[in-house]
Amino acid sequence: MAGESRIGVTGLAVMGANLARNIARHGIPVAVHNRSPAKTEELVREFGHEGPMTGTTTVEEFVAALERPRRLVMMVKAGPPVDAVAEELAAHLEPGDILIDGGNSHFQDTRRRVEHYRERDLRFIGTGISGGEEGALNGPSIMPGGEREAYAEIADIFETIAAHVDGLPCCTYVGPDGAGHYVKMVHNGIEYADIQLIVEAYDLLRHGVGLEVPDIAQIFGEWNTGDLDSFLIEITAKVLGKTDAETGKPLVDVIVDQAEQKGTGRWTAQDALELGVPLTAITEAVFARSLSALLEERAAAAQTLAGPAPEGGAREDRSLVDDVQRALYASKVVAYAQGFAQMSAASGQYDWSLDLGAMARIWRGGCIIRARFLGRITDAYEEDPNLTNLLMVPYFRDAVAEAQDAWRRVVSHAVARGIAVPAFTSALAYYDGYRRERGPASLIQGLRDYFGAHTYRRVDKPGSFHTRWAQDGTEAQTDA
Ligand code: NBP
Repeated sequence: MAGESRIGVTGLAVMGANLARNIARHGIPVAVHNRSPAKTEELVREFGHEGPMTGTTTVEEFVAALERPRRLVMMVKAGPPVDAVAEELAAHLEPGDILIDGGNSHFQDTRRRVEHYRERDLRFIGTGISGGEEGALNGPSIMPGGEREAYAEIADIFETIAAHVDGLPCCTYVGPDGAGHYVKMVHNGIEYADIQLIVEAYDLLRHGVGLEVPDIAQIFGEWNTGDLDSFLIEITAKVLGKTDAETGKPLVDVIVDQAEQKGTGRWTAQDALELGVPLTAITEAVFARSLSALLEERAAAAQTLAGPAPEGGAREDRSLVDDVQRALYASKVVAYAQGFAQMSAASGQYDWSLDLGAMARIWRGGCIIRARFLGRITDAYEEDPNLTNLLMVPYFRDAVAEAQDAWRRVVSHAVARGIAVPAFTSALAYYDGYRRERGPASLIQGLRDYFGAHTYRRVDKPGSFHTRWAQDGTEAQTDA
């Protein structure tokens, strides 16, 4: 027998509980369930008054509480728990019911699950949900992938509970099978790059310019009123502006400088390697976190390895502040250009037909990388859906052209002063490599042909060629 709740949420940790509250607050009847029932009881006791919420204890009760086709959102830890929960639910479902994985699953797992449940006449939606607990409660950015017909059954609920910007929901159908989780993965990768660029700008302002933390907080606040206007710049001003009550120091000075990561940035970089997409900014951001994690090794190296010490350098050389702002913006444009190029390559590889302008649109609200800047990306793809690289769009092209002198000064200054800025530097190297019609890779091909007879192509005639390096040094065409 079917119940009356329009949707169910199982997995009531931070994300699931807040998502269920968001649904109920919109007047949409929601059934809630968790492996350990205490979480369900607590949620219903504390927040059940906010809207129509039905607590259930067993999987049977949970499934029975839902109208048909049943819509079941799983908000459990990514990996084996998703398979365990999906299998447990599937045993009680009927053809046409819809399993929805709202966690940060790997897109290849989602592709496998979509196929597996299709064979069992069930529908599987893998959806990215961004914005952390605050987003889940007040309106996240939602990136659903799977069968379009299945999405149609949940669209009204998802588009109601999502964040809205300019009257539009930050939720749209992304594409088949793993497309939603892929786009969420790249979103997280871009978040890594954005954060790394901000951190490098902070380091430069502090040790390259010589400013104190409260002054830097104020500068980020000012930057947030211009082109850099974004959630991450806004909260950087807040974090830097926070004083530790115990010591009276800036809080950032008493936090251990060892960054953690859960894996979505690494997955993005790994898939870029698989696809052969140059994704330098995100990848450097992942490596920078890995380097930061080597706390003890760094402490030993600081006593041993030669080089300028960033601390105690220039004092109050404010001429660099505007340069750092420009370098940050130019590097950010590159990071996004790379992330969107990766999604474009994945769209072709996996046959997803991603609408990249729509992806930028649904990231304008509810998620961690929400920013004014994203509107420009949507405009660019609306104007040219086949755009190959955002750097070629007049707005971004001109912004980077205007910033590039400052960008080069900042990178030179950082290198001379021993301040590591891997994302700024690699973004600039990508820019210079991308705008170079003829680079040095011909030598790579020559070397490969020398040691491995891998052949090369010539600029002046078609075909593959091999030089008999060790014999008589003559050239032979190999595909004639
Ligand atoms: P967690 O990722 O910490 O997962 C905890 C939930 O998973 C609990 O409800 C737990 O039940 C349940 N669970 C586990 Br673990 N193993 C289970 C199993 N074998 N069977 C049934 N239930 C199981 O929760 P979260 O931080 O709310 O995140 C949920 C998803 O959303 C994750 O994929 C996460 O990556 C993603 N996400 C999180 C954030 C964030 O800011 N936290 C943001 C965006 C996306 P129990 O209570 O009985 O132990």
